[in-house]
Amino acid sequence: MVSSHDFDHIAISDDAMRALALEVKCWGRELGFQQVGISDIDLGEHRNHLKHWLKKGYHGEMQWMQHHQDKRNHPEDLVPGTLRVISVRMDYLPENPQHIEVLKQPSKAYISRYALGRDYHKLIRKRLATLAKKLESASLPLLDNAADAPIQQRPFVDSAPVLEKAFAEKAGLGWIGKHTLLLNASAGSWFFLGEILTNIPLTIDTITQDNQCGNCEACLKVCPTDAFSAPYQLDARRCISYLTIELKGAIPDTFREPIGNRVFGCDDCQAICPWNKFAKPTQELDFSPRHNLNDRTLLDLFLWSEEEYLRYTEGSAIRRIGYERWQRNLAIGLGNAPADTAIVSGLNHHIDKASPLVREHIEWALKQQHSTKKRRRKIKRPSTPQSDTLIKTIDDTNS
Ligand code: B12
Ligand code: SF4
Ligand code: SF4
Repeated sequence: MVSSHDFDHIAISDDAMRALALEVKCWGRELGFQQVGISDIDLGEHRNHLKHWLKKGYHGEMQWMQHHQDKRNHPEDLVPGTLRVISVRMDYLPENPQHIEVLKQPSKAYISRYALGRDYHKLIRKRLATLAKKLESASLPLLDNAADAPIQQRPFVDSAPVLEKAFAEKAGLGWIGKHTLLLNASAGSWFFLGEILTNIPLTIDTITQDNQCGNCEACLKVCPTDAFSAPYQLDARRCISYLTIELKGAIPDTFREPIGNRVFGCDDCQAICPWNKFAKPTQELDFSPRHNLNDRTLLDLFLWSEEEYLRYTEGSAIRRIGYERWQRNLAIGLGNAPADTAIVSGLNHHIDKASPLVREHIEWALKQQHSTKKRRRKIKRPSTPQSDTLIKTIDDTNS
């Protein structure tokens, strides 16, 4: 017996919705997504968590997190008629990621592994648009009332007011870990999320992954800037990802040393997570490191002219911060690097043409270079004790 659903005017039989949901998953995998899941639109407790996070001011300067709260809480306000969220994940970790190796070398620049290759936004949105088209074409012949109830769907990646991790968790793609990222028992957390909001009432996934963080607190402890106010709660204002990518002005003094050589984002809370032993390298060639960005010295990148910066970061997520913030971040890295006359002369070389923001960071770096010299004569250890903790704990975890 085939029953019929008539959600917000779209009428398709239950059997057809089950079959379509299965097809969506096959198409998704063919399009290069590692997993596809489908949920309804009820965010439950997540709405309160978001409210609390905003009330605490953890979003800092990211005013856009405060805007469109209705839409973030109610996807049907973002795309009218939405009944389902189709969530996808795509692995991004390159083969041989060398995160620990680079963190261990304080004169090298550590760039978050997600940003070494081509910007993921366009790539994922395009694939999602193809998936949405396939779904639309397959649904139309099944609809009795296509003329009165048009199909409404839109793909999103990252930048829209959508609580992506919450929907992905509901759809069975993993659980939100204490580090606030989505992680998966067989794939770790080195993946991007994206979704399609649709008014086609596909059968939802009911099997979710249990939270398997247990007593572990490795991510909370390893964070170089102590950014977690509690498990599952991140004060973004302290997170290196926020400080190096989102923050437009000066990086507060207290965070400069702990930032170490991380010049674009940070991966420590993921690198330490035991579940990332199960992460698989990406199948996307577009995510392979470009211009050797996984193995460059801080000085080398700092000496790029603006023209070189624009050339080498074309099509990359790094382009989003602009040359000024790029130099600001690199100046901090250089301040934390071992004392080196080449670094001092590189910093001096740029100081006159630098903007007031960059100049202030260069001045800080020069001071650090001089004091590092003195400190290093007495004790031989990296300038960021936190990276020692990370390296040691990761070695222990992986042994
Ligand atoms: C704003 C933002 C940031 C901010 C703030 C991060 C944050 N935790 O909110 C900053 C700039 C710091 C950031 C950093 C990073 N980000 Co970001 N970011 C986002 C964005 C745009 C919104 C996240 C959001 O909604 N935050 C709102 C707050 C309220 O959510 P929350 O802190 O995650 O809290 C949730 C849970 O922890 C839980 N919760 C909260 N309190 C409590 C309390 C209890 C008791 C419980 C049980 C649960 C609970 O409910 C909340 C709502 O779901 C998403 C894209 C999107 N549209 O969703 C990408 C996204 C989360 N980022 C992503 C990535 C890759 C990163 C970085 C790894 C990048 C890097 N290498 O530098 C880091 C990781 C830092 C970290 N540990 O989270 C990916 C994550 C993929 C994944 N596997 O989960 C996303 C999904 C982008 C994408 N499309 O792929 N990011
Ligand atoms: S990304 Fe780095 S700074 Fe941000 S919470 Fe994770 S470990 Fe802390
Ligand atoms: S490091 Fe431990 S606590 Fe943090 S997300 Fe991974 S399993 Fe959970």
